[in-house]
Amino acid sequence: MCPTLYMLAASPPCRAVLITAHALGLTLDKKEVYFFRDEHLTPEYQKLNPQRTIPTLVDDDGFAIWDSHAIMAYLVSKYAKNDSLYPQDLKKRAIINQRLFFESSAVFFHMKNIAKAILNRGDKFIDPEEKQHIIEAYGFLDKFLEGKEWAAGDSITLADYSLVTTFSCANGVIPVDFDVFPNVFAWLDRCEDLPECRASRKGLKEATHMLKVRLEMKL
Ligand SMILES: N[C@@H](CCC(=O)N[C@@H](CS)C(=O)NCC(=O)O)C(=O)O
Repeated sequence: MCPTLYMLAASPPCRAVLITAHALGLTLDKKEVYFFRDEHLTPEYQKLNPQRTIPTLVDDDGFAIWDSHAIMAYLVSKYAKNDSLYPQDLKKRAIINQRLFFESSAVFFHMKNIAKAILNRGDKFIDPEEKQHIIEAYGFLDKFLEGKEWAAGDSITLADYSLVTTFSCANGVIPVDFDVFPNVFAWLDRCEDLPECRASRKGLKEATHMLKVRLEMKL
């Protein structure tokens, strides 16, 4: 039996888990959770994840864990053949953790606010304050990437898999300016070219398409 992932392909944190599983060569039993049908509010789902978010992973022994960052770390720790995606080395891991917490608190938090306002409230514009937070995050990431190929140094880690999903979605509606953030621009290209990222590109397209249609942006 393989682990079950409760998810939607268009969700950046779900996509981060899918990318990680693909990189590990791990098959997941994917179960879609549709918000418009309140499938995340059922007693069964809330028993697995009282926070009612996706993704949630249920391993083959019934162990349930949610939050993409926790899931990714768990999958690598349990299923990876080596620790390159999430090294045991104290300082390397600390830097990766910093990037993961940055993604959660300073990037996805704002992108979720933007998406909710557009998809749930029907806004036809991006809140300027939220947009500013995303642009500020482009600036931070550009600095992290100075002289480096990948978000936490010289090799691909979970930091890239987590960050790329939210940044590529943000880039769809708040395009990264090459002249201002050249490192982010090049890194996005590098990431999206990875086979593990290409495998879940459909989800990214779905997410940006949904937002662009509501914002009446050119597709
Ligand atoms: N930090 C969480 C965020 C998860 C999250 O907020 N996912 C969204 C979908 S993209 C969700 O479940 N939204 C429904 C809700 O918050 O009730 C993670 O990385 O898993």
